This record gives sequence, structure tokens and C-alpha cells, in this order.
Amino acid sequence: MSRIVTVGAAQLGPIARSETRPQVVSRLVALLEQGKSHGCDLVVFPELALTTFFPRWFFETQDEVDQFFEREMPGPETAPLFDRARELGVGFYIGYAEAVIEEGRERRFNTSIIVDKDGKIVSKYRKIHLPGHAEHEPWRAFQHLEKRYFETGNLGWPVVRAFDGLMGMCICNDRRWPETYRVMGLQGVEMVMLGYNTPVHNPPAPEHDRLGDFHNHLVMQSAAYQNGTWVVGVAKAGKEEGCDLIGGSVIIAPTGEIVARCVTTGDELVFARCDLDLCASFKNTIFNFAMHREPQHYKMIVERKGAVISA
Ligand code: CDV
Repeated sequence: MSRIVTVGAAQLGPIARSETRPQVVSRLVALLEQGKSHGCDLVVFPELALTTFFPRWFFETQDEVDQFFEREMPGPETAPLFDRARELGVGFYIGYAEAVIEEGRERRFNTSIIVDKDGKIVSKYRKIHLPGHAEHEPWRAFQHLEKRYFETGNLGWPVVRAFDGLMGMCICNDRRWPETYRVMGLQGVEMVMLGYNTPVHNPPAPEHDRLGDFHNHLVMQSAAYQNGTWVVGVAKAGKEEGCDLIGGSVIIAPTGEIVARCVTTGDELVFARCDLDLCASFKNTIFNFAMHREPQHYKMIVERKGAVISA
């Protein structure tokens, strides 16, 4: 017996600042329909998939920022995506900017959800590793103000039972941190979905620019292997408002091998038949956590934030 989930990685090309939600949603629906035609159970969209990547600008007023946020999910403009998913019987992962009243105040998160084949939200995640900076830094070619526009996520990394397996998610910069996947690995995760917006140019470290695609795959492939899980990483790619974003969306097996990969920087769907039972061969042997982990020696990981040189 094997548990096959057919998954589509639905990469998006650039979204212009002037593009409306209905225009973007129609692109998402087209990818969902392509996914259905290839037998997908589930389609994975990028981070902040409903708008341009707005943290690249410093905005003077909250009103300017607010236009990029969703106050309900689904709302009137995103309902057609949920409706079509339900009609097709295809689930999806999507990232969006979430504004919510919680604890009596307005809060904003960089959020993703998993929606099942009935169009029901079955899991929500709020991005924990927010990269960039909180203040305007005019020396940069473009801003990366996630630390200004979002709060650190407060939901941990949930793993839920859906699509006949154990599903987890994270968002963009999270994929670079081994802790992200290990927290889900310790919940038995069998598929991690994630979306990203990764500029080719890294203003604080331009010497890394030539390595963007390599590092993208390096972190996701090692995490898949080290946790015995499928990883589906999906880009918003291409030249968006003058800023080049990497593509390279992939579906990675628990072996650490890439089994499907986008080759353009535009709207593109690739898919793979993912056998969730393949995870067991890693989870029960080389990475049998219960048998081989030594957490009494890992305390520093949670007790210390930055490196302290004591030697
Ligand atoms: N959206 C992101 O989180 N992007 C970061 C960039 C800024 C380094 C990333 O890790 O890809």
C-alpha cells in the first residue's frame, strides 16, 4: 500500500503593483485548473501570492500598507479561488498578508493556509522568521521591510492530518532555518509546503547574489532528507517592479532529491506523484528520532539566541 498525493508546485511570475485581486485570482484559478488536468490533489502557491511583494517599499502611511492585507479569508475577492477549488476537488496552500483584530488590537501577519478539497481551511501558519529590517534604509536598491509590516507569527509550526498524510508549512525565510523543519519533523510531518519571494540581489551581502539558486535548493533538500519528509517550495519569480526574484520552484522527495522543478520565471505548474509512505524509510532508520536524537545535548539551541564566543 502506498499513499500517493499528487502535488502541483504553482509558481507565479511577477505581480505588478497595479494588478487587482481579481486579476491575480484568475491567474491562480488557471493554475489550479492546470493542476486538476494533471490529477493534482493539492496545488501549492507562493508567499504573499495575492499582491506584489510590497515590503520592498517604505510607505509613509498605514493606509498605503493596508491595501495589501486581507481582513477575511476567503473574502469577496478571494472567494472565487475557494469556489473553484471546491468545484474541482483540489486543495491548495497559499500565502497572503493577514490583518486581524486579536487580543483587542489590530495585528498583521505574513500568513499561509492549507485548504482541503472541500474548500475548508484546515491549517493556518504565521511566518516566524521575518527577514529584513524595520526602519527605512534608503541606501538599499530596494527595501525589505517585513520586520516593519508584520509581527512574528504566534502559531508555532502546526502539523495537521490532511490529504491522507501529515501536512506542515512554513514561509520563505523559514526554509533557511533547520529548527523550522525539525519542529515539524518532531510532529511526524510528511510534507512541508512553503512559498517564497527571494530577490536575486541581497543588499547587505551582494557577494551571495550568485549563490541564490544554490542556497534555495540546498536548504530544502537537506531538510527533506534530515526529516524524512517531502518538501514543496514555490516561488514568486521574475522581474517584479524592477526587482529580480529567483524561480526554481521544486518538489523534493524524502531522499533529498528534486523530482520536479520549474524552468521559467513565469506562471508555471510542475507536479509529482508523492508517495507519503516513502518518508517511513528515513523516519524509521537513519533519522529515527526516538532512537538516535540526544536532546539533552541540544539545550543551547533554545536557551541561547545568538552565538556567544567563550573560547
Ligand atoms: N521573503 C523572504 O523571506 N525573503 C528572504 C530574503 C529577503 C533573504 C529569503 O529568505 O528568501
